[in-house]
Amino acid sequence: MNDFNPEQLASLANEFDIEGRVVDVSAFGSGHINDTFRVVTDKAGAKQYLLQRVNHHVFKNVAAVMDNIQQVTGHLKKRYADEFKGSNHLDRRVLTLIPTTGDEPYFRDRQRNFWRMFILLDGTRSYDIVETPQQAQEGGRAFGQFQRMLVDLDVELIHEVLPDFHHIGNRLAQLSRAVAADTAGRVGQVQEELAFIDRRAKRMHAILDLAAQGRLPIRITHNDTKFNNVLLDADDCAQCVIDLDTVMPGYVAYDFGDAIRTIINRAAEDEADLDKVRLNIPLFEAYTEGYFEEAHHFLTADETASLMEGVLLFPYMQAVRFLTDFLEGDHYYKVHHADHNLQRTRAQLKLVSELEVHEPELRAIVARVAEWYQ
Ligand code: GN1
Ligand code: MG
Repeated sequence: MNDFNPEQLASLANEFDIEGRVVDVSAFGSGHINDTFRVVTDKAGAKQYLLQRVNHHVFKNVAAVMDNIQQVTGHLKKRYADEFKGSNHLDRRVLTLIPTTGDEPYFRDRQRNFWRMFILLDGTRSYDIVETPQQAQEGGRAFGQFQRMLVDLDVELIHEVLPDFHHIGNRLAQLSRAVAADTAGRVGQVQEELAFIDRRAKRMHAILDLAAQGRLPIRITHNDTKFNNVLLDADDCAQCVIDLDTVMPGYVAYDFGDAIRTIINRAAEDEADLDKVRLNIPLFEAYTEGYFEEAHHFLTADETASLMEGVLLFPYMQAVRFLTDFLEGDHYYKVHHADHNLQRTRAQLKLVSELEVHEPELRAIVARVAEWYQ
């Protein structure tokens, strides 16, 4: 939610090193955590900008988040410059942070909010629901390339800004605490969902089990690979991976699973009509092909084998997180109505059921694509 008026937003935008005079600031995008605004200036042909208030209740160390973003975008720019020599499209491939007029990466207002600014890439768009195999394949290439280009950035340099963010054991423990506390008095309504989650808890530890055996390398991963975090141009070619707040050390199966969660679903993340939550398997295949085009350069056999575990885990973990927030009274995710987090939970659990039914078919697709590169 935002409680800022246009004058305040314009004056915040003016804290940054932008070209021209601000003429309009308006709400932008569909993120659940930060507040995002588009900034338009009066300079003819000038860039547009994205002004963002970082949610510091979620990201408690905003300086570390910004340091990660600076390191990652700096590294990606170098790698793109090396690989695509002579191309002058670097700032369309990699996010560009605009410093404050005092050359700081972010600005703090009097209420202690954290603000930052990026260049808004003109002629691009993102999709909450994927429509075509081409879009899915481009998304796969984009996230695969993102991981590939970060393979040689030292993982030790990247801060773990949200510790145990994708640790399912930790997420289930948070849910158990929320059930025990029942602060919002809602536990009675969610018995079926809790039983569904409980029955699958053990198998959802597959990635952690592989990791505990030392079989999964820790890489720099994006950790929020919803499809709407890739910008595509008018021809549906991927331009840029965005939303870098959660870039952290992680496992590739997490990024694969979270991307598939949003790509394979024919319906929205919060679809109320569960009959509409069905799989679009051609999009899964297209994403997998695009991803392997890039990722085959570095994936180990164990990592390839872990990808499907990520696919099953992510809608499940997302349901656990939405349900926890529902039980705690909706203070983590933005909600648009009283039962929104419950509706999201149910849609994600329906997706888990669908994935379980089609698991052998999906495994066969990953195996077939992986085999091309052997
Ligand atoms: C949040 O900020 P946004 O909407 O891209 C969340 C992700 C969830 C996603 C679910 C920091 O992402 O982990 O997968 O909602 N980000 C954080 O839609 O918790
Ligand atoms: Mg995000």
